[in-house]
Amino acid sequence: MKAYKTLQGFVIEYQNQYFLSRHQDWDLFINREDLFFELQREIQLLSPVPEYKSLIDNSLQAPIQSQEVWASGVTYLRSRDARMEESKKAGGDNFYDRVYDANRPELFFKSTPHRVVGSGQKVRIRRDSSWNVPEPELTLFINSKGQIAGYTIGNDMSSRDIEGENPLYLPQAKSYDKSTAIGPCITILDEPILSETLIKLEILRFDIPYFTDSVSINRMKRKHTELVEYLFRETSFPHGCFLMTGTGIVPPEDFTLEVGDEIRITIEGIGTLVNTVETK
Ligand code: DO4
Ligand code: MG
Repeated sequence: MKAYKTLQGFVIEYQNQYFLSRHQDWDLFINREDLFFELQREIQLLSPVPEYKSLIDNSLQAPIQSQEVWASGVTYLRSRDARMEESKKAGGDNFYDRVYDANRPELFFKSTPHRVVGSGQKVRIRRDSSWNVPEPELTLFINSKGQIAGYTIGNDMSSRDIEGENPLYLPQAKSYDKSTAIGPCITILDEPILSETLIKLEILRFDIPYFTDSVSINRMKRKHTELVEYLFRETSFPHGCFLMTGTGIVPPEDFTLEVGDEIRITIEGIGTLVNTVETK
């Protein structure tokens, strides 16, 4: 079951059929307990209309209203190694080694909703940075009770030069306008997402594939429930929240994003998040 936010309303996709929800408020729509069963009950009262698919094609929005976006870091070996390398010169490399093995995960605040873009919209790279990458991440939607209710695709855009200069610069490397993309939908399941699920990243330059890689989420060091437990320990989320689960794909050191690059992140069972890098 998938839920899309569009300018004309909320579209529910179930078994290749499209329904338009009667709900008007995205926060109330997604933050219901037992969301999968609530949506199943809801579509029994609605008629499927194939044309509702065109709302998704023509007026898709990021699947967010009042939720904060948080992120986890160094949850894959690849991410640990890349950060150790980029911060070596600045002497900050052992932070990443330590957090990879520690009980407490790295969790950081990523974005308020107004800095978030959806699929088909543009992401940005900072004007004061010269080394930028996308981070393709399975992203959890967690309801206000702390239950994982759905999954979406996230792009945790990152400025590697700023982050590598000093770990204390992390908020500047990670949180700026249009540094967060999520979408295209929230996939709502009645059981946890399959552990073999693949995340694929493709970067196109002048419409030609320039970089491609993929990783399975079973390479993650930590459990989703473990990340959620730490996030909700002393922090409440009245409308639920999104949590990016970390990247397992980091392009080689000599790669940096350029204006016009198209970033495509595909996760089985969810779809493809597509964003182009806009002018600095
Ligand atoms: O420690 C810095 C950020 C890590 C991160 O964003 C990731 O591993 O995905
Ligand atoms: Mg990340």
